[in-house]
Amino acid sequence: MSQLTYIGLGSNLGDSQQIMAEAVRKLACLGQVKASKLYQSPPMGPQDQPHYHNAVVQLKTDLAPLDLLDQLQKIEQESGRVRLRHWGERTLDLDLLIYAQDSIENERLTVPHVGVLERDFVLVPLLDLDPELVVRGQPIKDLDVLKQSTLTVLADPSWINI
Ligand code: PH2
Ligand code: MG
Ligand code: MG
Repeated sequence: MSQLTYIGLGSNLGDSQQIMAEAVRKLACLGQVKASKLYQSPPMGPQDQPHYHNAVVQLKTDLAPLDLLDQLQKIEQESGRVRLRHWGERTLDLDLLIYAQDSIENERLTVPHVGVLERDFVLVPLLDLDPELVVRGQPIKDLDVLKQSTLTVLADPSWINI
């Protein structure tokens, strides 16, 4: 049966929009996709790294969570993923943020993703896709972090069609 999932995308090395759009084309092979706007976001973590491009994709898929994770990691690797340090610059990061209503805790995967409720670069694009989204019992539109969002919009959801 098809499940509603949300995937976070981030990139701050290379041609980020191109790399992320290519990733969305590959995600579209796993099920029906819908993209948020494309944002620019100052780095969380080490400050001596470029700003990020961030977005979220809603994916309706039949894949089980760990099978989906395998596919996300494959797409990261195919992008020529470079990851230099923890919370540091990277070519492509694909995070499984939400998988249906599931809470998952195992050595490969925590869902909902740790930090979903604290990071504006995840929350703002999630709200593009579902303004009424509830995560861990919290309607995310009410969260305080959204009041001081540091994101800027780079492109509307058609950014995936470049
Ligand atoms: N990802 C990180 C570390 N820091 N900062 C922003 N703004 N956006 C990200 O996606 C991001 C980050 C490691 O995954
Ligand atoms: Mg991440
Ligand atoms: Mg990651």
